[in-house]
Amino acid sequence: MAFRENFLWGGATAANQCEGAYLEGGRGLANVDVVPAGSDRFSVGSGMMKMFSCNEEHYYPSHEAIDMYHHYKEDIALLAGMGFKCYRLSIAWSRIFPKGDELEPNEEGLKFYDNVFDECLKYGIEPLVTICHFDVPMHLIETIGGWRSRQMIDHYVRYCETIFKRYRDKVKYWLTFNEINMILHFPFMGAGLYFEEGENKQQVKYTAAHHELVASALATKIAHEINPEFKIGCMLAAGNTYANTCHPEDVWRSIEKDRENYFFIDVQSRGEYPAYALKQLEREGVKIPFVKGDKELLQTYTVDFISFSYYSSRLVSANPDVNKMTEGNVFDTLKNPYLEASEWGWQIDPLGLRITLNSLYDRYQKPLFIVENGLGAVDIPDEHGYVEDDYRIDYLREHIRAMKEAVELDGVDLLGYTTWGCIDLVSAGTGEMKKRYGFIYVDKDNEGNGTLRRSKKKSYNWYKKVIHSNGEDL
Ligand code: BGP
Repeated sequence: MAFRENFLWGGATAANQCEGAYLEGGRGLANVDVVPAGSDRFSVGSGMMKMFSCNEEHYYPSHEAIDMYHHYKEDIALLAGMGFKCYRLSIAWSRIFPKGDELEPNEEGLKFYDNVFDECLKYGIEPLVTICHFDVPMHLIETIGGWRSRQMIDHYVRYCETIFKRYRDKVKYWLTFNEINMILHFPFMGAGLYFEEGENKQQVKYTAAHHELVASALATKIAHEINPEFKIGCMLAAGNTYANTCHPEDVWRSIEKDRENYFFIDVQSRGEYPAYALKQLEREGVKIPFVKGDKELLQTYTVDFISFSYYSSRLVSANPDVNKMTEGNVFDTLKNPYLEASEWGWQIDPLGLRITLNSLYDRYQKPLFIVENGLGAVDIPDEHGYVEDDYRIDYLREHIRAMKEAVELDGVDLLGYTTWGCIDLVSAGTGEMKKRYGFIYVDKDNEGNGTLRRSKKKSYNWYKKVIHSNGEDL
């Protein structure tokens, strides 16, 4: 058998993409609530267009999403029906600290997640909790500019301490920041950053990154003090970068591109700023705002495991004339002629997952956890809400095969696999419902119409069988 006996099979969601009820239960407004669906999404999400409140002209499907806030019992029961061993979910920071700078948490928010975790544990499902999945309380963005301010570290640590203590006996696996490298690509969504005219964006991004890295180390410290059994992970939007040709310049470009992302995990896992990043940032005139004690913190409190999302590999060229970009990717990539792509242009590359697993394991030699993988597609349900999603089954089957090879043939230490959007939810990239990943269909469309009825797709029973056979029956 390729996978360990207690392999953590399951699925993943994020609070802001599924809970809805965005102002209920005392929850405060967060950055993710003001990023609209539609044509302005990219400008707002990347911090180029300032949006401090919800603008009437725009539509925000995430405000209601699939209303998991009120449906969590039904939803967790459905996940349990597939035999889930693990459910990755995030806590909405602004449910716990609505403004972010209060000294006392919001009990109603804490109680909500007590209920959610109890529901998971009832079915023997291990919760894997993302502490911050793209959300920052809006008040902290308005008053201190989000993660560009060092004060964010205190607010984040207070939030961590609160949830670590409260869920001490319910949650063991934690991720400090979802896709921490997203700060470079989608900085408002990633870290509550917006930019002033003419400022050095790299400086702002790496200042914020430094604050998050220190915050992550501090979270790891207090987590282990509160419960030595806790396992703390970092989380990377991963996917190896290929060179367009074997021209050494292209190969070098691909190495540089990968390092841009590895940088974060190099700090979180190896405990120090890598030499290549220090040199690069120095050349760009970026100053890392180290204060006394930061280096020791980063060095001492490294993560226990490495988690990552994988959807696709990337392709680069050093030649500026090569310009066959794909549409619809947050990460720039050329079109790879050997790969097919999803309806959103995400190139499908199962072997790329084996390559990524190997690269990460070779580099860090810590246990790995695939916490996102899946195919976003337009699903057409019949009148019972049933979807024949063979395309999704094919995608997942091939990726699970690749991960099996990485474990069985390459000896990669893998803790688990949680597919993205196990129940349909709002897409982070588009802000819409149309792009679906789930085994469970939710009747809700892009315009907000629908009964919210949940129904099983064809992939539901397929995944159940995969879990039941511990990945043998694909
Ligand atoms: C990752 C995010 C998720 C998720 C996923 C799929 O970047 O961590 O939140 O949404 O990508 O992306 P999309 O929803 O754009 O298809």
